[in-house]
Amino acid sequence: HSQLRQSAAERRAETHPLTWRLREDGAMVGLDEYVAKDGYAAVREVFDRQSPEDVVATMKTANVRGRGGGGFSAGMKWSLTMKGPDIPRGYLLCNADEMEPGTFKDRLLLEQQPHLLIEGMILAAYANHSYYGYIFLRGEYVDAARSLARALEEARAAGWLGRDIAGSDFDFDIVLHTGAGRYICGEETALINSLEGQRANPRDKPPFPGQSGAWGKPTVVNNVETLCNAPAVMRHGADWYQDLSADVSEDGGTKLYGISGKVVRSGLWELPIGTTGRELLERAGGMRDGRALKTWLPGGGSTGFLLPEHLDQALDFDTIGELGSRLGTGLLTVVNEDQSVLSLVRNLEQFFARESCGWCTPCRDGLPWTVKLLQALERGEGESGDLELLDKLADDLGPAKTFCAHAPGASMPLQSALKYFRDEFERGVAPPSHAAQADSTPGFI
Ligand code: L3W
Repeated sequence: HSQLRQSAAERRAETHPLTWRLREDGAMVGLDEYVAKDGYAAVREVFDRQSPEDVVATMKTANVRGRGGGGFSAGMKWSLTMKGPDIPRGYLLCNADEMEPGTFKDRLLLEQQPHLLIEGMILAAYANHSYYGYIFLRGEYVDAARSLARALEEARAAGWLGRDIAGSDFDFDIVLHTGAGRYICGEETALINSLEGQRANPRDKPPFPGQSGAWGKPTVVNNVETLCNAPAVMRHGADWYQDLSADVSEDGGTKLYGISGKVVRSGLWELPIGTTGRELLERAGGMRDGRALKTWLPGGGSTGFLLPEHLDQALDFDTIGELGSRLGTGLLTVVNEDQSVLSLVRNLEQFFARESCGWCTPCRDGLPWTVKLLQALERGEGESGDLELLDKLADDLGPAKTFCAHAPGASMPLQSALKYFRDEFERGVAPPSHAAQADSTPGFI
């Protein structure tokens, strides 16, 4: 996954705002190189000509939807902090705790394009009247930490961070904070608790972080890729950004799409949002060893399985939502005809059970219970009624039944697997033994 794969013709600023500055060798783009290719030009232009309100309005019109998986309008989120007299108004948090199974898009941006993120954060901070920003980085991302630390130093030395940035009177600096490797820290309110030094349990919402977040202040939490879109939107305008994907989606701009699993070669590409799964599969060289495609996850472990017949659907938030799944992070996991979906789901649920913070009962107890049932079915030792119990558990783990989005995410692969591959689960139920038959004999005590 170490390279963003693009053809030379595609590597153009006009169409690839996130990746056109990347180097052939995959190394970090340093400050000089970044500035030579118009880096930090958006900050200068915005400071010269636009108010924070203008920046928010442009972000809204461009329809940049949250690239961490939620798909919430970034402009709308930024507008939440516009109210109130205090300046500085609150904090800007970059969620760089990328740990979604099958997802590796933010890592490549962080390792290779840290200045793009810093520029995006300056714009977001300006729009939200924040003087301090934090990058909450997954602890295992040591190469990304190295790139970010170097870029932050370079940006500070060149006056892009600190007091009176580019003579604008605007002060802003960024702190790099590395996490300790828990998936739940990627949930925005758990992230805030963790940053504050508390146990990483999610908080109740509302209030949303934009109303009351870090240290009780209005806080904007955006994913790495979302923030990296801001410089191009501000530089070229909302219409230009929307046009990048106008023929395929209502959502604006480009998306980092990726693929892994049983394909010839895994990869990551920047493409118009709304590109199809079939195009990604073709870019990946098709299925490995000529085996047939059985199913695929569109955007990480907390999305629902889709079928080969869904390959021509636009990979955008609404289209994939209407299919009963979610776009999630937009990195596909491809499963072939030889693989067991039951085992795959067991593996995912084991991950989600381990990563549950344990705060609410359906998640803390429901996920290990699900794993136990799936393991029994895998061994062919399932009992009659287990599938109905799994249906019930999947429902109890679903939306609005738990404290945060962790369990609903975990229920998506389970629910969709039970729908599309029920026969695999049924085959795991053991035939009734003599003892069990005796048990059900009327009059047996
Ligand atoms: C103000 C409202 N703000 C919603 C904000 C909210 C959040 C964003 C999205 O989980 C999913 C999850 C993972 N006023 C608002 C509002 N917001 N209504 O919008 O909110 P939401 O609830 O849709 O999602 P979420 O809680 O942020 C996101 C799934 O993404 N996921 C996980 C990805 C993990 C990574 C990673 O490792 N880096 O990306 C992938 O699909 O399961 O279901 O900011 O405050 N009325």
